Amino acid sequence: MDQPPLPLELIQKFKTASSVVALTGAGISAESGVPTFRDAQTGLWSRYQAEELATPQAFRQNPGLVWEWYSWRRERISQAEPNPAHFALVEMEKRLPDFILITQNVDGLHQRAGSGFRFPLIELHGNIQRSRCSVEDKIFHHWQQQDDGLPPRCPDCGEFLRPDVVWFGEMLPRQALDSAQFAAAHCEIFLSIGTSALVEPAASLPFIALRQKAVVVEINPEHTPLTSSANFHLPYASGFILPYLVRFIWET
Ligand code: BV8
Repeated sequence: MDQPPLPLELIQKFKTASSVVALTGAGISAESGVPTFRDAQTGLWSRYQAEELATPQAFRQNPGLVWEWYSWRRERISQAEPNPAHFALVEMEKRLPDFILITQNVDGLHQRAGSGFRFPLIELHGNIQRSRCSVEDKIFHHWQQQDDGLPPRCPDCGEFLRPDVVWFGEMLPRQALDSAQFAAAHCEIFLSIGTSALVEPAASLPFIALRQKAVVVEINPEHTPLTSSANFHLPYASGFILPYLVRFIWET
Protein backbone atom coordinates (compact mmCIF):
# COMPACT_ATOMS: atom_id res chain seq x y z
CA MET A 1 0.00 0.00 0.00
CA ASP A 2 1.50 3.38 -0.96
CA GLN A 3 1.83 6.37 1.34
CA PRO A 4 -1.44 7.28 3.10
CA PRO A 5 -2.65 10.92 2.91
CA LEU A 6 -1.97 12.36 6.39
CA PRO A 7 -3.81 15.64 7.15
CA LEU A 8 -1.20 18.45 7.16
CA GLU A 9 -3.18 20.20 9.91
CA LEU A 10 -2.71 17.14 12.13
CA ILE A 11 1.03 16.94 11.44
CA GLN A 12 1.39 20.64 12.29
CA LYS A 13 -0.60 20.15 15.49
CA PHE A 14 1.74 17.34 16.57
CA LYS A 15 4.81 19.50 15.87
CA THR A 16 3.62 22.13 18.37
CA ALA A 17 1.75 19.89 20.84
CA SER A 18 3.13 19.57 24.35
CA SER A 19 0.76 16.93 25.72
CA VAL A 20 -0.55 13.87 23.87
CA VAL A 21 -2.63 10.97 25.19
CA ALA A 22 -3.06 7.61 23.42
CA LEU A 23 -5.85 5.17 24.35
CA THR A 24 -5.39 1.70 22.89
CA GLY A 25 -7.71 -1.25 22.53
CA ALA A 26 -7.45 -4.82 21.33
CA GLY A 27 -7.06 -3.68 17.69
CA ILE A 28 -3.47 -2.49 18.26
CA SER A 29 -2.50 -6.06 19.17
CA ALA A 30 -4.37 -7.63 16.24
CA GLU A 31 -1.29 -7.39 13.97
CA SER A 32 0.67 -9.21 16.67
CA GLY A 33 -1.70 -12.14 16.22
CA VAL A 34 -3.66 -11.54 19.43
CA PRO A 35 -7.39 -11.88 18.59
CA THR A 36 -9.54 -8.88 19.46
CA PHE A 37 -12.62 -9.13 21.62
CA ARG A 38 -14.81 -8.68 18.53
CA ASP A 39 -12.97 -11.54 16.77
CA ALA A 40 -14.73 -14.84 17.06
CA GLN A 41 -13.16 -17.10 19.62
CA THR A 42 -11.40 -20.06 18.03
CA GLY A 43 -11.14 -23.76 18.70
CA LEU A 44 -12.79 -25.08 21.83
CA TRP A 45 -13.52 -21.50 22.86
CA SER A 46 -15.60 -20.83 19.75
CA ARG A 47 -18.79 -21.76 21.64
CA TYR A 48 -18.21 -18.97 24.19
CA GLN A 49 -18.48 -15.17 23.93
CA ALA A 50 -15.51 -13.40 25.54
CA GLU A 51 -17.95 -11.14 27.40
CA GLU A 52 -19.62 -14.15 29.06
CA LEU A 53 -16.32 -15.59 30.30
CA ALA A 54 -14.78 -12.28 31.50
CA THR A 55 -17.19 -11.92 34.45
CA PRO A 56 -17.14 -12.67 38.20
CA GLN A 57 -20.28 -14.75 37.73
CA ALA A 58 -18.57 -17.04 35.21
CA PHE A 59 -15.63 -17.48 37.58
CA ARG A 60 -17.94 -18.29 40.49
CA GLN A 61 -19.92 -20.80 38.41
CA ASN A 62 -16.97 -22.47 36.72
CA PRO A 63 -13.58 -21.28 37.99
CA GLY A 64 -11.75 -24.04 36.12
CA LEU A 65 -13.25 -23.06 32.75
CA VAL A 66 -12.48 -19.36 33.19
CA TRP A 67 -8.96 -20.08 34.47
CA GLU A 68 -8.39 -22.41 31.47
CA TRP A 69 -9.52 -19.64 29.07
CA TYR A 70 -7.01 -17.22 30.56
CA SER A 71 -4.24 -19.87 30.43
CA TRP A 72 -5.06 -20.37 26.72
CA ARG A 73 -4.95 -16.61 26.10
CA ARG A 74 -1.69 -16.26 28.11
CA GLU A 75 -0.13 -19.00 25.97
CA ARG A 76 -1.20 -17.25 22.74
CA ILE A 77 0.11 -13.90 24.00
CA SER A 78 3.45 -15.50 24.95
CA GLN A 79 3.89 -16.38 21.24
CA ALA A 80 3.05 -12.82 20.13
CA GLU A 81 5.51 -9.98 19.63
CA PRO A 82 4.86 -6.24 19.78
CA ASN A 83 4.16 -4.86 16.28
CA PRO A 84 5.18 -1.56 14.56
CA ALA A 85 2.20 0.21 16.15
CA HIS A 86 3.48 -0.58 19.66
CA PHE A 87 6.98 0.64 18.73
CA ALA A 88 5.61 3.83 17.13
CA LEU A 89 4.04 4.73 20.48
CA VAL A 90 7.43 4.16 22.18
CA GLU A 91 8.87 6.68 19.69
CA MET A 92 6.17 9.18 20.63
CA GLU A 93 7.01 8.68 24.31
CA LYS A 94 10.66 9.38 23.48
CA ARG A 95 10.06 12.53 21.42
CA LEU A 96 7.04 14.32 22.89
CA PRO A 97 7.31 16.68 25.88
CA ASP A 98 4.44 14.82 27.57
CA PHE A 99 2.90 11.51 26.48
CA ILE A 100 0.49 9.32 28.46
CA LEU A 101 -0.41 5.85 27.20
CA ILE A 102 -3.69 4.41 28.46
CA THR A 103 -4.45 0.84 27.46
CA GLN A 104 -7.55 -1.33 27.76
CA ASN A 105 -5.43 -4.31 26.78
CA VAL A 106 -4.28 -6.91 29.28
CA ASP A 107 -1.64 -8.52 27.01
CA GLY A 108 1.39 -6.57 28.25
CA LEU A 109 2.64 -5.95 24.67
CA HIS A 110 3.09 -2.20 25.28
CA GLN A 111 5.44 -2.96 28.18
CA ARG A 112 7.34 -5.51 26.07
CA ALA A 113 7.76 -2.86 23.33
CA GLY A 114 9.27 -0.49 25.92
CA SER A 115 6.38 1.87 26.69
CA GLY A 116 6.20 3.36 30.16
CA PHE A 117 9.96 4.05 30.39
CA ARG A 118 9.50 7.82 30.64
CA PHE A 119 5.82 8.55 31.35
CA PRO A 120 3.09 6.48 33.11
CA LEU A 121 1.58 3.57 31.24
CA ILE A 122 -1.98 3.25 32.58
CA GLU A 123 -3.49 -0.28 32.52
CA LEU A 124 -7.23 0.31 32.83
CA HIS A 125 -8.23 -3.38 32.78
CA GLY A 126 -5.25 -5.02 34.50
CA ASN A 127 -2.74 -7.46 33.07
CA ILE A 128 -3.16 -11.15 32.22
CA GLN A 129 0.47 -11.89 33.15
CA ARG A 130 -0.40 -11.26 36.80
CA SER A 131 -2.78 -13.24 39.03
CA ARG A 132 -4.22 -12.31 42.40
CA CYS A 133 -5.87 -14.04 45.32
CA SER A 134 -9.63 -13.98 44.63
CA VAL A 135 -10.22 -13.05 48.29
CA GLU A 136 -7.21 -11.15 49.63
CA ASP A 137 -6.22 -9.46 46.30
CA LYS A 138 -2.54 -10.25 46.91
CA ILE A 139 -0.68 -10.21 43.55
CA PHE A 140 1.25 -13.23 42.18
CA HIS A 141 3.57 -13.25 39.16
CA HIS A 142 4.20 -16.99 39.36
CA TRP A 143 2.01 -19.85 40.52
CA GLN A 144 1.93 -23.64 40.57
CA GLN A 145 -0.44 -24.89 37.83
CA GLN A 146 -2.78 -27.58 39.22
CA ASP A 147 -3.70 -30.69 37.28
CA ASP A 148 -7.17 -30.87 38.86
CA GLY A 149 -8.59 -28.49 36.22
CA LEU A 150 -9.11 -25.84 38.91
CA PRO A 151 -7.29 -22.51 39.37
CA PRO A 152 -4.18 -22.59 41.57
CA ARG A 153 -4.77 -21.74 45.22
CA CYS A 154 -3.42 -18.80 47.18
CA PRO A 155 -0.47 -20.08 49.27
CA ASP A 156 -1.58 -17.79 52.13
CA CYS A 157 -5.31 -18.47 52.44
CA GLY A 158 -6.01 -21.39 50.12
CA GLU A 159 -8.66 -19.54 48.06
CA PHE A 160 -8.50 -19.67 44.23
CA LEU A 161 -6.19 -17.33 42.35
CA ARG A 162 -7.82 -15.29 39.56
CA PRO A 163 -6.30 -13.29 36.66
CA ASP A 164 -5.42 -9.72 37.73
CA VAL A 165 -7.82 -8.21 35.19
CA VAL A 166 -11.06 -6.17 35.48
CA TRP A 167 -14.09 -8.25 34.54
CA PHE A 168 -17.37 -6.89 33.17
CA GLY A 169 -19.42 -5.59 36.05
CA GLU A 170 -16.29 -4.87 38.15
CA MET A 171 -15.00 -1.42 39.01
CA LEU A 172 -11.77 -0.28 37.38
CA PRO A 173 -8.76 0.41 39.62
CA ARG A 174 -9.60 3.85 41.07
CA GLN A 175 -6.15 5.36 40.59
CA ALA A 176 -5.84 4.14 37.00
CA LEU A 177 -9.24 5.55 36.07
CA ASP A 178 -8.61 8.88 37.85
CA SER A 179 -5.22 9.26 36.10
CA ALA A 180 -6.74 8.38 32.71
CA GLN A 181 -9.60 10.86 33.12
CA PHE A 182 -7.19 13.59 34.27
CA ALA A 183 -4.91 12.95 31.27
CA ALA A 184 -7.86 13.11 28.86
CA ALA A 185 -9.03 16.37 30.45
CA HIS A 186 -5.63 18.06 30.04
CA CYS A 187 -4.20 16.92 26.73
CA GLU A 188 -3.95 18.76 23.39
CA ILE A 189 -4.15 15.63 21.21
CA PHE A 190 -6.03 12.41 22.09
CA LEU A 191 -5.41 9.31 19.97
CA SER A 192 -8.01 6.51 20.09
CA ILE A 193 -6.28 3.48 18.57
CA GLY A 194 -7.76 0.05 17.81
CA THR A 195 -10.79 0.23 20.04
CA SER A 196 -14.46 -0.32 19.27
CA ALA A 197 -15.18 2.54 21.72
CA LEU A 198 -17.96 0.46 23.31
CA VAL A 199 -16.58 -0.57 26.70
CA GLU A 200 -17.19 1.95 29.49
CA PRO A 201 -15.76 3.85 31.24
CA ALA A 202 -12.79 3.77 28.77
CA ALA A 203 -15.10 4.73 25.89
CA SER A 204 -15.88 8.07 27.57
CA LEU A 205 -12.24 9.20 27.67
CA PRO A 206 -12.10 10.68 24.13
CA PHE A 207 -15.29 12.62 24.88
CA ILE A 208 -13.65 14.12 27.98
CA ALA A 209 -10.84 15.25 25.65
CA LEU A 210 -13.32 16.65 23.09
CA ARG A 211 -15.05 18.68 25.82
CA GLN A 212 -11.83 20.55 26.53
CA LYS A 213 -11.20 21.09 22.80
CA ALA A 214 -8.39 18.57 22.37
CA VAL A 215 -7.86 17.29 18.82
CA VAL A 216 -9.24 13.72 18.82
CA VAL A 217 -7.81 11.30 16.25
CA GLU A 218 -9.31 7.84 15.75
CA ILE A 219 -7.19 5.10 14.16
CA ASN A 220 -9.44 2.19 13.21
CA PRO A 221 -10.26 0.59 9.83
CA GLU A 222 -13.90 0.47 11.01
CA HIS A 223 -16.32 3.15 12.13
CA THR A 224 -17.19 3.27 15.84
CA PRO A 225 -19.49 5.40 18.07
CA LEU A 226 -16.55 7.84 18.30
CA THR A 227 -15.95 8.27 14.56
CA SER A 228 -18.54 10.97 13.88
CA SER A 229 -17.27 13.10 16.81
CA ALA A 230 -13.53 12.70 16.23
CA ASN A 231 -11.63 15.54 14.52
CA PHE A 232 -9.78 13.01 12.35
CA HIS A 233 -10.56 9.39 11.46
CA LEU A 234 -7.60 7.53 9.92
CA PRO A 235 -9.22 4.34 8.51
CA TYR A 236 -6.06 2.24 8.50
CA ALA A 237 -4.49 -0.57 10.51
CA SER A 238 -2.48 0.91 13.37
CA GLY A 239 0.62 -1.11 12.46
CA PHE A 240 0.57 0.61 9.06
CA ILE A 241 -0.39 4.21 9.85
CA LEU A 242 1.34 4.91 13.20
CA PRO A 243 4.91 4.43 11.88
CA TYR A 244 4.01 6.79 8.99
CA LEU A 245 2.60 9.35 11.39
CA VAL A 246 5.76 9.28 13.53
CA ARG A 247 7.94 9.63 10.40
CA PHE A 248 5.92 12.58 9.05
CA ILE A 249 5.93 14.42 12.36
CA TRP A 250 9.63 14.12 13.09
CA GLU A 251 11.28 13.50 9.73
CA THR A 252 9.61 16.07 7.47
C1 BV8 B 1 -17.77 -0.91 35.10
C2 BV8 B 1 -10.30 -7.32 30.83
C3 BV8 B 1 -18.94 -0.03 36.94
C4 BV8 B 1 -10.82 -8.72 30.86
C5 BV8 B 1 -12.09 -6.00 29.82
C6 BV8 B 1 -24.46 -3.80 32.48
C7 BV8 B 1 -23.96 -4.52 33.57
C8 BV8 B 1 -22.67 -4.34 34.04
C9 BV8 B 1 -21.85 -3.42 33.44
C10 BV8 B 1 -22.34 -2.74 32.36
C11 BV8 B 1 -23.63 -2.90 31.87
N1 BV8 B 1 -23.79 -2.09 30.80
C12 BV8 B 1 -22.65 -1.41 30.59
C13 BV8 B 1 -21.80 -1.78 31.52
C14 BV8 B 1 -20.49 -1.33 31.69
C15 BV8 B 1 -19.54 -2.36 31.06
C16 BV8 B 1 -19.54 -2.16 29.55
O1 BV8 B 1 -19.01 -1.19 29.09
N2 BV8 B 1 -20.16 -3.07 28.81
C17 BV8 B 1 -20.19 -2.88 27.37
C18 BV8 B 1 -19.94 -4.21 26.69
C19 BV8 B 1 -21.52 -2.26 27.01
N3 BV8 B 1 -18.27 -2.02 31.62
C20 BV8 B 1 -17.88 -2.64 32.73
O2 BV8 B 1 -18.45 -3.58 33.24
C21 BV8 B 1 -16.63 -2.06 33.35
N4 BV8 B 1 -16.86 -1.82 34.72
O3 BV8 B 1 -18.41 -0.25 34.34
O4 BV8 B 1 -17.92 -0.86 36.47
C22 BV8 B 1 -20.21 -0.83 36.87
C23 BV8 B 1 -20.30 -1.99 37.62
C24 BV8 B 1 -21.51 -2.69 37.58
C25 BV8 B 1 -22.59 -2.25 36.80
C26 BV8 B 1 -22.45 -1.11 36.00
C27 BV8 B 1 -21.25 -0.40 36.04
C28 BV8 B 1 -15.49 -3.03 33.20
C29 BV8 B 1 -15.09 -3.12 31.75
C30 BV8 B 1 -13.77 -3.89 31.63
C31 BV8 B 1 -14.04 -5.27 31.12
N5 BV8 B 1 -12.75 -5.97 30.92
N6 BV8 B 1 -10.90 -6.60 29.71
C32 BV8 B 1 -10.25 -9.56 29.77
O5 BV8 B 1 -9.56 -9.04 28.86
O6 BV8 B 1 -10.47 -10.78 29.82
S1 BV8 B 1 -12.70 -5.15 28.52
C33 BV8 B 1 -12.26 -5.99 27.14
O7 BV8 B 1 -13.06 -5.44 26.16
C34 BV8 B 1 -10.83 -5.82 26.71
O8 BV8 B 1 -10.07 -5.07 27.62
C35 BV8 B 1 -10.92 -5.05 25.43
O9 BV8 B 1 -10.05 -3.97 25.40
C36 BV8 B 1 -12.30 -4.56 25.47
C37 BV8 B 1 -12.94 -4.62 24.11
O10 BV8 B 1 -12.79 -3.44 23.65
P1 BV8 B 1 -11.68 -3.14 22.53
O11 BV8 B 1 -10.38 -3.06 23.17
O12 BV8 B 1 -12.19 -1.97 21.81
O13 BV8 B 1 -11.63 -4.37 21.60
P2 BV8 B 1 -12.69 -4.78 20.53
O14 BV8 B 1 -12.39 -6.17 20.14
O15 BV8 B 1 -14.03 -4.42 21.05
O16 BV8 B 1 -12.44 -3.80 19.28
C38 BV8 B 1 -11.24 -3.88 18.54
C39 BV8 B 1 -11.28 -2.73 17.56
O17 BV8 B 1 -10.05 -2.70 16.89
C40 BV8 B 1 -12.35 -2.85 16.51
O18 BV8 B 1 -13.06 -1.64 16.41
C41 BV8 B 1 -11.58 -3.11 15.22
O19 BV8 B 1 -12.19 -2.48 14.11
C42 BV8 B 1 -10.27 -2.49 15.51
N7 BV8 B 1 -9.13 -3.07 14.84
C43 BV8 B 1 -8.95 -4.36 14.47
N8 BV8 B 1 -7.72 -4.50 13.90
C44 BV8 B 1 -7.13 -3.28 13.94
C45 BV8 B 1 -8.02 -2.37 14.53
N9 BV8 B 1 -7.72 -1.07 14.71
C46 BV8 B 1 -6.51 -0.65 14.28
N10 BV8 B 1 -5.60 -1.46 13.70
C47 BV8 B 1 -5.88 -2.77 13.52
N11 BV8 B 1 -4.96 -3.57 12.93
